[in-house]
Amino acid sequence: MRIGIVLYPTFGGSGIVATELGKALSKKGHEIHFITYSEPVRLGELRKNIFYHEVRTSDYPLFKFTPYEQVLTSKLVDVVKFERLDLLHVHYAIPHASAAYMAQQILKDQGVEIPFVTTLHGTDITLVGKDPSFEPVINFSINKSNRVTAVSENLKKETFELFDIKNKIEVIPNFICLKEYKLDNNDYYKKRFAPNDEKIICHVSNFRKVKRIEDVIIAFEGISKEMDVKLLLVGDGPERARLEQISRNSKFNKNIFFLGSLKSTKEVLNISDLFILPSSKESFGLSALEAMACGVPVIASDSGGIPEVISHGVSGLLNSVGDTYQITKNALKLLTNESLLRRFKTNAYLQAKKFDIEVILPKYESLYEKCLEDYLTK
Ligand code: GMT
Repeated sequence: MRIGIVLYPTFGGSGIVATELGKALSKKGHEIHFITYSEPVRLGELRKNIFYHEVRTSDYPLFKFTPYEQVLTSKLVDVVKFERLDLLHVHYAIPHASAAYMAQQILKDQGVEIPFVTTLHGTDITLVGKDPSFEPVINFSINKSNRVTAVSENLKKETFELFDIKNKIEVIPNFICLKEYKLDNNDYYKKRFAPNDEKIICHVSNFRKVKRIEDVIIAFEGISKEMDVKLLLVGDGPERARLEQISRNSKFNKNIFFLGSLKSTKEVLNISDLFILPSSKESFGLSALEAMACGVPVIASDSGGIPEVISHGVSGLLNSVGDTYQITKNALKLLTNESLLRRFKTNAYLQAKKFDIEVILPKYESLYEKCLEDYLTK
């Protein structure tokens, strides 16, 4: 199949899922065309059946805001026609689903038929999408999509609650390519942060408010009062400067490391003992799944789709949003009991196996086949 994948090329979970999906599909022989405004961060080396089409916007003095959606739509029309694509798969509804619908209509007018699949990732529904300035367009374009998927049962439920959806929504969870997550504890790298074999806690995100990273720091201070421990914060975003300020004022500042955005987080996860994800909302929590793929148990909020990913008391421990006392207690429970920690680490890896690409990829392939068949026979 020749598939066009529209995505955000950044470190966000939706872009990572879309890129890894395209790479995995290309390995199965599909021809993949990524369409976005810059090279996707996880793209890596280009293979013979992977193509990248850059959406280039240009400034015109009249435009206060560059009309990205129109430029994307025109690019879609162009790529679908000239690369003879069979199907478009857009990740993150805003503005990708409405651009895909518009492109579909333009192409129809020119005698070219193409269905599109929309995957809802979370904030496109729960934060941005429900805002009245987006709501009618999102609602319309979800209903006009030829197939819709959501990354968790919880996100599906919320989408039906927040919008007037007539379409079916299929749940296809986030995934990881497990065989790329070798479980090897790099001692040399570990010593850089924990020279005396201290336990390492880690958090990875795009440093937005919804991630509540301050809770990680508060819990870390509580844990540090009981034991020597290090904190690795990976990522960057609007909250970073404020969090750095909070850390600098902390008594435990020398044990907190801000590592910035990393293309690959495996090296950090492989030396970590615990991952903390205290988000107020998370449709799935891809970063938690990536941690578990490295055998790292997760302490996370009991919110959104997180309980579908982390099995409480088995591969991690869940707490109410903002309950830093419980996060501290849960972390100490695992970090101070070697055999319990070892059990949770093994379970975390076993839990991640359920979300391996080998399990998830066939779901997308069969969705594409059905979508294409329905669209062309209707
Ligand atoms: O987490 C973010 O803020 C980024 C966002 C995105 O769209 O890039 O992530 C969302 O999509 C991921 C992939 O499906 C999910 O794993 C994340 O849970 C989801 N984030 C939220 O719901 C806050």
